[in-house]
Amino acid sequence: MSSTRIFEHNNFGGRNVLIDNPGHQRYVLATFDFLNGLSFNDITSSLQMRSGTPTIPSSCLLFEDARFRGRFKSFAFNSARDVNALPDFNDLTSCVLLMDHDPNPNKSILAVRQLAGSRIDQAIDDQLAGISQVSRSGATLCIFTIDLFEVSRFGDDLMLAEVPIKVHTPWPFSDVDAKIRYWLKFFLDGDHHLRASVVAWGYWIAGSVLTGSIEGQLRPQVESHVGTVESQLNSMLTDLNFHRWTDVYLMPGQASVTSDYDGNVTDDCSLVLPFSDS
Ligand SMILES: [Ca+2]
Ligand SMILES: [Ca+2]
Repeated sequence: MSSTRIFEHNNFGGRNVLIDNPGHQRYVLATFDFLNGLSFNDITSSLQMRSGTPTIPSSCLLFEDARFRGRFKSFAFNSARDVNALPDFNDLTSCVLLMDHDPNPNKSILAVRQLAGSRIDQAIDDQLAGISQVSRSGATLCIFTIDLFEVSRFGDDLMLAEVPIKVHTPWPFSDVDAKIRYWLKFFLDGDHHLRASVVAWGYWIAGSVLTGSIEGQLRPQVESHVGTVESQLNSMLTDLNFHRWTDVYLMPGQASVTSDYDGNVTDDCSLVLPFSDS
């Protein structure tokens, strides 16, 4: 088992909340609603991590914002570990994610955007080239997502690929900012090769008198590109078949399983890939 107890004050003082993972689940979620319901939003100042299974590495991730967004800190542990203060994260935590990792010490950890950023953007540009009134306005973000309850994926690790775009509108209107969103699930096929499928898609459009007509144009375009996104992504993933993967799961940022790290969920999203080459 592993657990984390979060405390109101430094040095384990004040009220506390226990987050427990008795069954070695990959992810245990303490959501904003859960913590806020216990009057524990933006209060955490210290934490105690416990593990009864030294062979299974665990991580405790604190997130600044609701829905596991914003800045985060990841603490690695496989035995008792106390953190008596959070000097750069005091009274900020709005969600906590407790993870038990694959026990296999052989793991590749690949940060998706760092690895493939310009290729992702290039593939997106190739698709958008067919839509005259739309262009990409920034780098595609790869964002760890663990609570997409809107499509019954609460607790399932997904990567959100978010493409910022400008929709060019006829004079006298100014261009409208929008975002195209694809949520991807990574999995292994029968040959231990890494694959991904688009499990949900959507878009966001900045408020404008034209929002309705832009939505009417954008929706069928985004929908019609889902198959292309999926096939381009899977063709990129064939480059990663350099081990015989035994599992795949996700962590936010440029991850580490055995060391502490931090960042912002918009920085990157990492694939954790245990492997066995024998
Ligand atoms: Ca506090
Ligand atoms: Ca917060």
